[in-house]
Amino acid sequence: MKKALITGITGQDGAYLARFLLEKGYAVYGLVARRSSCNYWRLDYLGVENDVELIYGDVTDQPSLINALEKSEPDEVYNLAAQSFVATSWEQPVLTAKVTALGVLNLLEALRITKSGARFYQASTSEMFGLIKEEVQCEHTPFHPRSPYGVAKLYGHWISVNYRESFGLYTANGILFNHESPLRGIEFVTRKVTDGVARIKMGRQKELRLGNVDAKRDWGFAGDYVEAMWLMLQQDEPDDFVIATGRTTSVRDMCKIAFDYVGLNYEDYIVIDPRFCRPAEVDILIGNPEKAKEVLAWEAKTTLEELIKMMVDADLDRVADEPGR
Ligand code: NAP
Ligand code: F7E
Repeated sequence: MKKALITGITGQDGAYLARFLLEKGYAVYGLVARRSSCNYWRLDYLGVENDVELIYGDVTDQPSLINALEKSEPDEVYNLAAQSFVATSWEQPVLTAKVTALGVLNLLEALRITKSGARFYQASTSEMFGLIKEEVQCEHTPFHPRSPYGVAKLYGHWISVNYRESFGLYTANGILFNHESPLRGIEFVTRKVTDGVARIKMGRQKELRLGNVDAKRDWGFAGDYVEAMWLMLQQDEPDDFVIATGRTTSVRDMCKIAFDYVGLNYEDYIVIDPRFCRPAEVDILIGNPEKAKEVLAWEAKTTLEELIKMMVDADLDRVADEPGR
């Protein structure tokens, strides 16, 4: 039986990846940072909380990573742990660098120290393209990150490439464009919108305050994207891949899709609030997933309309279940 260690298993992608690997017959271990309250709700939502083995550890604490590798003896390591919210990366830039940049180095060094031999997946991101240099971004498009998060991820990306080239480690970088789901954190714009739509529809909220609604993103479904992570580690040679849908949509048009779905006009509810604008913005992203299609035989399956419908339905259920009705 193959064994996988996932850092960031309590996050959106970690939960979907855990379920995916369990379905493939893997023994799944998850690194969890100790928090004062339990945050296993995503694993619980997907019904896998009792099927994964959790090991306490933190990507900023290298001995804990060595311990996790020794305990799990993985064939594959998926490094999904990060301070992943772009807006917070301006408020906590040093923490973001320690977790999102140096955390990658800590894990790569732990792999070297333990002579693990495991294949390594690094969660790279379209945020590295930032101020885009090509209209459609692919693996060769130059990077120009626009946030401390993007800069930290760029370090993680290149240190992963460097350990491949320097030490022959099997490291693959997935340059994933935005991907969402009912398990998305509430602070990210799609989930903020679908939660807001559910609350407005059910009379619990009157308006939805947003920042730059002209920003455009290439949004896919997280459940589709975790398969690409796994496929990358099944290749003979390690490589880097863009994972995207190839379609871009503005935040405004995404709002329209969500409000239309419940029969409301988004223009009646959206309020622009400069508090949600960023010091530097990534105006537009569109990925070219051609290489992933050719080499991995991977393609996004879920349209934005299907994704938003799935998320609004989940939020309508959640709001209906809240106490105080
Ligand atoms: P997420 O929901 O924010 O999950 C992040 C995970 O990292 C959580 O499990 C979190 O644990 C954990 N974590 C944070 N700090 C840690 C630390 N110091 N040590 C160990 N674990 C720590 O993010 P996601 O959306 O699933 O994304 C997964 C990865 O892909 C991230 O690296 C993200 O930057 C990257 N990425 C995401 C997207 C996207 O659109 N979703 C696109 C490209 C790349 P707690 O739950 O305890 O906080
Ligand atoms: O913002 C705009 C905002 O926070 C998307 C992370 O997973 O994907 C994610 O980063 C866009 C931005 O995601 C609000 O300015 C407008 O232009 O949902 P987001 P993100 O910043 O693209 C990348 C690929 C990652 O790697 C990251 O980890 O929406 N926007 N109004 C807003 N955004 C938020 N959050 N809240 C608003 O009110």
